[in-house]
Amino acid sequence: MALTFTVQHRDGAARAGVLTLPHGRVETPVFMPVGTQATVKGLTPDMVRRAGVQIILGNTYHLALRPGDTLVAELGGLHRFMAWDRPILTDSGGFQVFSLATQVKITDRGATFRSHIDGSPLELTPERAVEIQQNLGSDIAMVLDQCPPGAAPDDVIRTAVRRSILWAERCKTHHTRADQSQFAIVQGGTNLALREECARELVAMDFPGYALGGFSVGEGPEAMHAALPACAVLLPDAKPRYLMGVGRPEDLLAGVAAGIDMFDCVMPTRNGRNALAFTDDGPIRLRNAKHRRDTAPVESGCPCDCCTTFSRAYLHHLFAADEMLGPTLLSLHNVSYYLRLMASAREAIRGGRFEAFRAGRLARWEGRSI
Ligand code: PRF
Ligand code: ZN
Repeated sequence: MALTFTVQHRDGAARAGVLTLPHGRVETPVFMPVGTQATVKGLTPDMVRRAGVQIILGNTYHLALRPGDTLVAELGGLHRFMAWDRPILTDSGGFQVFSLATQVKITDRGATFRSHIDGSPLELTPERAVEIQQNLGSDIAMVLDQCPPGAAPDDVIRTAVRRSILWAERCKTHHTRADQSQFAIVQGGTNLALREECARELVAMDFPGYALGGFSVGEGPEAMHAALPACAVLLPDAKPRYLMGVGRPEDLLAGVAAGIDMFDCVMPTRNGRNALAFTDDGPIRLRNAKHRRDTAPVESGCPCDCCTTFSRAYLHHLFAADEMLGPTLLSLHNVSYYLRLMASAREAIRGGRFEAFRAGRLARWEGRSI
């Protein structure tokens, strides 16, 4: 069995559970840091592990272009290549093609595009997306989907839904790796009727897990928060639910409240590289001159190496001097922060006090969001 999932506690629609995968056990709700290029940017696997990370996300599109999925397979698979022995989920590449490649043309057959690295012409079909992820050897693979922008008109979303259903079916047929589980992706934007139709078709195909794609793509956080509860319940209760590419701390808590189990986002690492630290009192910007003589840690009480060892003044200096340790330390803090937030959410669900926990966090972040 490549995957088991058990919901252990419920609190409203929120759930706390355990996901077991070939490379280990994952407590849900879980946040997965992004390791696009076979590295969580700026952090060694040991630092990632010590931040409490149980599962990371890798990217089909990037790794197929460079160093190439067959080379990764030849070198023993993605886990051995990047020296990460815990679970890995890989995204299927469609989303990255639309956001990074040039001259993208999409038909029912697949997507043709030019590489953002050297301009070479490439094709990503559902079958190729499956093959790449089988070569990488991730624990969880995602089907190829089409994710339209949040502001897209209904007919564009309708076409994307139809194509995503067609592609999910082809991905399922082509998938053969017994030690890898394939998740389907529901599209449909903020149109609930299209979400319902997409979910119904995909649920009938009986995938081991389901994702909500097409959120946090320009529709705005209020629209997403409003749509999440109705969309999460369209997914099977007994299977893991994954909200792709989301989000800010408050978005994660909205997702957990709606019954989502898994999240990924570049925010903790990307913002860390840009001198922004997440804290319980909202984000702080370490480049700000007010931190020049600030002897406090980035966040008092945070057990991460950044906060137990260094001052805000030191971080301010590292960013001012453009030293590479700055992005490393703030990425470490931010990943630790996201992981602690999810651990606290799990604890609150187990204690039947998730809504009070969420309200308390939102009150402290109020008006200071990014
Ligand atoms: N589809 C896939 N990957 C994704 C998304 C999606 O819709 C998103 C949208 N937030 C992020 N990553 N395959
Ligand atoms: Zn810290």
